[in-house]
Amino acid sequence: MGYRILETDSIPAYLRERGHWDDAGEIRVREVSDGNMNRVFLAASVDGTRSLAVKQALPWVRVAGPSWPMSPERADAEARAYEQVARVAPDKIPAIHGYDGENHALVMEDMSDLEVLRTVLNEGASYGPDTSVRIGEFVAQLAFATSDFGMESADRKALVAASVSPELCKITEDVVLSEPYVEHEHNHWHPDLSDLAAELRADTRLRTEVADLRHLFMTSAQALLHGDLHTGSVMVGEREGTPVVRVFDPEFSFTGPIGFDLGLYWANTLVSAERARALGTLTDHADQLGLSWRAFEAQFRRLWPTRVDTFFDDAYLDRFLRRVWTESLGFAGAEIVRRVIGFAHLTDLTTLPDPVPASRRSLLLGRELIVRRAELASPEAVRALT
Ligand code: SR1
Ligand code: MG
Repeated sequence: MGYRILETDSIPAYLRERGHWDDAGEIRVREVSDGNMNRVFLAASVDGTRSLAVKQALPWVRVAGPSWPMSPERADAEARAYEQVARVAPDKIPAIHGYDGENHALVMEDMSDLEVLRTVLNEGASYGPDTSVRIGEFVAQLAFATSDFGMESADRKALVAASVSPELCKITEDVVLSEPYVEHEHNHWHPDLSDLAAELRADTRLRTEVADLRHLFMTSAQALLHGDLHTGSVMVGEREGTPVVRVFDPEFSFTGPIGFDLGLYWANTLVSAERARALGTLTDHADQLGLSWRAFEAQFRRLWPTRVDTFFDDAYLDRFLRRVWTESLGFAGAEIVRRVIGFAHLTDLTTLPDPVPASRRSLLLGRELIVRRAELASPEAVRALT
């Protein structure tokens, strides 16, 4: 039949056709698209006992429309990432019921009983003790399993080749790792940040450091990444009295530098801290970088004895983790900068009564993380910057 764009009305027939729904009762469907890129529908039986989510990639960026074409094959990368995570951390992603490569559509668990982490933070909640620990473990589990420590060399080469995702990587290379430092139509900012935006653009040392991070992003195929691990890609809540953390939306997945996943998460936690500080609601926000790093490091070290190539010795592990730490800080800084003066700003800041002070603090912190990443030796050293 070929690729067709699914609509609310066509979802019931689609689910039946694909074998996801076998009873003949009414299926109620609502569109809950939220992210920048795709459409998401929730389908439920009238009595609410059955429900599924359908996510479809459109041939363009959803929020921009057909003026920004984008291959729907990005959904293939998402399906591939979920497949890899399901092997090593199935408890940290939604259950996937099937992927339809022809229509670039995923049928998955309905997570509407959970909430997007960014949303609950913006509403004033704290992180709690589990969320960032689970995120750190998630990054370590996926990274280790898909690195040369977790896979035989030839299998890894095949994974790297299969995971090449030029269009989505180019978005990141542009919107995160270059545009904010040059004049670009995607860039915009609050008028009271103009002086700082100009200062960052004129800062040649900063630009060289971002060039270094950009090149790392383009060339360092350490492991399969989520690729867009911000607080809008994490659902949190409770099921049967147990805290639940689910990472979703890995359509930007590719084999890249592990620090990119940690860095994106850190950037978003640091900005959430600036929001909370501005509102006088700061609780555990600034602890999240340290919590996720320590959980990442502990999980990676736990997995190390299972490595497939023991030429990599324990001393090398220390060196490797140190590099991941430093690179994560740099990527965190770049993500903060773009979220304030580049493309796709954060509601954490834009919904503040006065976004300027927190945005200025975020931008300055972003610059520090980029240019001083090599000398910031610990989560405590980062906290001292805030
Ligand atoms: C056109 S996409 C803009 C941003 O949305 C995604 O969530 C990524 O962060 C990307 O940079
Ligand atoms: Mg997304």
